[in-house]
Amino acid sequence: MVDVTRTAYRTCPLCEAACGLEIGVTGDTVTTVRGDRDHVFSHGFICPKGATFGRLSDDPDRLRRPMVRRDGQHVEVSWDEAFAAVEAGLRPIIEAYGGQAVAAYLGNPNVHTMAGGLYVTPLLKALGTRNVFSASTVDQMPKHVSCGYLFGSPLAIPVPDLDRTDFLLMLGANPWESNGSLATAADFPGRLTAIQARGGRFVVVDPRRTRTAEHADEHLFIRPGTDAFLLFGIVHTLFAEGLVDLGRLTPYAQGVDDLQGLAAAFPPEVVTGVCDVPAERIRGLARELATAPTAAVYGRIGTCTVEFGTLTSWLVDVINVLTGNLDRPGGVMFPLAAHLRPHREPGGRGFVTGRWHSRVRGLPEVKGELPVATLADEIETPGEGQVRAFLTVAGNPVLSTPNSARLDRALAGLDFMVSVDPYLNETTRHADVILPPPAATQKGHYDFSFLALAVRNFASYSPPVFPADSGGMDECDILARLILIVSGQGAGTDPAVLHSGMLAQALRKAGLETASGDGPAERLLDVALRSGAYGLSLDDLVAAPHGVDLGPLQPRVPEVLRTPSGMIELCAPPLVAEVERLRAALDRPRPGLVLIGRRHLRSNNSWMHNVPALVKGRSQCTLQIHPADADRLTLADGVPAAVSSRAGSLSALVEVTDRVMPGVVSLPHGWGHDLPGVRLTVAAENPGVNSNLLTDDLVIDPLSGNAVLNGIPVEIKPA
Ligand SMILES: Nc1nc2c(c(=O)[nH]1)N[C@H]1C(S)=C(S)[C@@H](COP(=O)(O)OP(=O)(O)OC[C@H]3O[C@@H](n4cnc5c(=O)[nH]c(N)nc54)[C@H](O)[C@@H]3O)O[C@H]1N2
Ligand SMILES: Nc1nc2c(c(=O)[nH]1)N[C@H]1C(S)=C(S)[C@@H](COP(=O)(O)OP(=O)(O)OC[C@H]3O[C@@H](n4cnc5c(=O)[nH]c(N)nc54)[C@H](O)[C@@H]3O)O[C@H]1N2
Ligand code: SF4
Ligand SMILES: [Mo]
Repeated sequence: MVDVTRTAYRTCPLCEAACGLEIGVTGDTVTTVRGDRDHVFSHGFICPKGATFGRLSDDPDRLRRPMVRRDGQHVEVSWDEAFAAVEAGLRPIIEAYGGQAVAAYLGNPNVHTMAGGLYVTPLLKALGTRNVFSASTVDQMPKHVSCGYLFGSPLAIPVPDLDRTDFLLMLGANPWESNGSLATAADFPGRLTAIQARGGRFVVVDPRRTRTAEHADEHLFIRPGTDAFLLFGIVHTLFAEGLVDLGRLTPYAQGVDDLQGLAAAFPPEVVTGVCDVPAERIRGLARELATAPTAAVYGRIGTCTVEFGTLTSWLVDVINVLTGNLDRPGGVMFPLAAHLRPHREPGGRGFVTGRWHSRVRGLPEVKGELPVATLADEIETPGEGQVRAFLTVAGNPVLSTPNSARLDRALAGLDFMVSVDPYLNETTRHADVILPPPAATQKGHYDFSFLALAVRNFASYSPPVFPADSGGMDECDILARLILIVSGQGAGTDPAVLHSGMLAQALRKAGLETASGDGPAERLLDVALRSGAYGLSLDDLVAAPHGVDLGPLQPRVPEVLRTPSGMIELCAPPLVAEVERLRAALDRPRPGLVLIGRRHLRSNNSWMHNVPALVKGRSQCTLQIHPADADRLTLADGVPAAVSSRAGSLSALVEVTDRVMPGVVSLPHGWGHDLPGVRLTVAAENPGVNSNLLTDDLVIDPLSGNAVLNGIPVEIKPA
């Protein structure tokens, strides 16, 4: 028996499910991690990643002190030396070329930390650069854009009401492994099983027979990148069979007739030739969605990281609107997080993109960002406005972004690079200075992003489990000191100056006098909660370690709508223009073999392969190929195959399986830990290969700038 001397409760920050953890602590180590059975949202659910939560803190490779690169080697230095090095590296570049010469890349964990939620925006503002890149353009940007056009705000993202729906159509998502995304639902698998238990159904559309597909009532294979055709076939059928009924939404939606005109080109008999879903099933899905008491269409990575990602994301919600399922219980609904407030009236400025363009490829700005697929162009291409310095916060673009070998080379040519990151990994090995934040056990937690995407409204704050390492620095302080440096206030300025300035501004805006909380992030959270929808406070959440339940989702149309018309605008002109391109693609020749990605339950993008319990056993990083393709190419299980694409090539171990459809191969992302200079002892023993050596930086979804990571044409031979 382990002697558990103390129990702490903490939200797991390792994926979007936001599970409550019950953490047993002995001295300064985590000895047990269980699902918190009393948690109002997760009710005791935990996955293998959450169970290793404490091991991240203990990892000997986790950086505890800042590092600077001297003669090609990273060495530990004091914080003062590190910030002095940042100032000496960045300020001359900013003074000579302006903030524009500094690019920033923000990685995924920024949405899992309070510092990321509160201090990154001020940092970008202080830098004043338009060269802002993030993991959003290898992920969900198409959904922001489609919701921006439909509802007027890129953050108005409706989520499937999993706990009340009767019928769920799920495309390009595998929550049995990923635990869900853009739909925060702890125990997503349990919530899906519950649909079946109450007599409902769920259908999965995926080029792989995933674990989620195996549990579904029906699985339909689809050719990668063709969901927009399938969905248009459904829209066509809804109109053709008189199944369109917007219900309560009728007075709030415009563009239904235009939509009917657009759908005319996509009858099921035509689109089936592209997507391979039988025409009769396309019609069947339309009928089920229209006649089920309630129904929801939900799409994720497989619908976003494709050539027509924005159209696909749009059509998902178009169908939800046309079947009367948007904004009603059991359909898809808009959450309301405790730190946000509902609007008084519908209507707003609406959503636009292209307020500026990237220098080299002329790609439009979206949501204040440029596509990460063009980051290497901006670094490598000489001329006025060239990127000379680079800042990463919680990102590993050398493994996560398309044509990453090219980006890896580009980073080696920078004048200066600084990374806020706890690891010396494939990306940060290029940094002149690495500033490590404390481990998650040493930070307070509130999910600014995911509570606004939860399938049931709830709120939860967790205080740090442990104090910071002696000699460690709070992540808000790190970012505050960077803000002070780039804005020219000096590396020696006390970050408290910035924190109190930000708090004073927040208090003023909220009409409040004081805020409670031990840290700068906590005080800002307190202000947001007290002016938020439910009038909660930080103290209320501290007093409720298992979270505060705020009830099932409530209808929010029309108040949530920020379009200029104050209506749901179904046919925004940029989408209509893009439909022309989709129509032209009906006549394209079918590609040969195409590559898709894959997620595994025990993996987390690129950065948890150093946790022994998660990587032990058989390698997860295999190239899955259908037996018919393997035969034709004379490939056998366990042998290496040479895979090449327009962008690059690699060698991967073959796994012959009929889980993938013929013509499709699958390789997970986030591997390839064998680059020189990396300090990931466990990961390096089983490095795998980096699938983004194959993905192409030249192919993007034009409306969102999102990278195309699925449906990559590849050639394969025995290695
Ligand atoms: N081919 C292919 N590529 C993909 C995908 C795919 O499906 N296929 N998926 C894409 C998706 S959805 C995403 S989100 C991206 C992810 O892309 P990235 O965000 O670039 O990569 P991550 O692997 O999440 O790396 C996170 C980094 O943050 C660091 N980190 C961890 N915790 C903290 C913290 O608390 N603070 C700070 N400052 N740093 C921290 C880690 O050490 C690591 O360096 O990958 C994308 N790439
Ligand atoms: N265990 C684990 N959990 C994670 C992560 C992780 O790396 N590991 N990453 C987290 C992050 S950052 C994110 S964004 C989420 C992502 O969450 P999900 O979107 O659920 O992630 P995936 O498991 O990649 O599921 C995408 C599915 O799309 C399928 N697919 C590929 N191309 C197509 C296509 O063209 N059409 C259709 N219909 N399907 C297609 C793939 O076969 C795959 O099954 O997961 C999060 N959770
Ligand atoms: S499902 Fe996600 S939030 Fe829940 S324990 Fe696993 S990693 Fe953590
Ligand atoms: Mo992601």
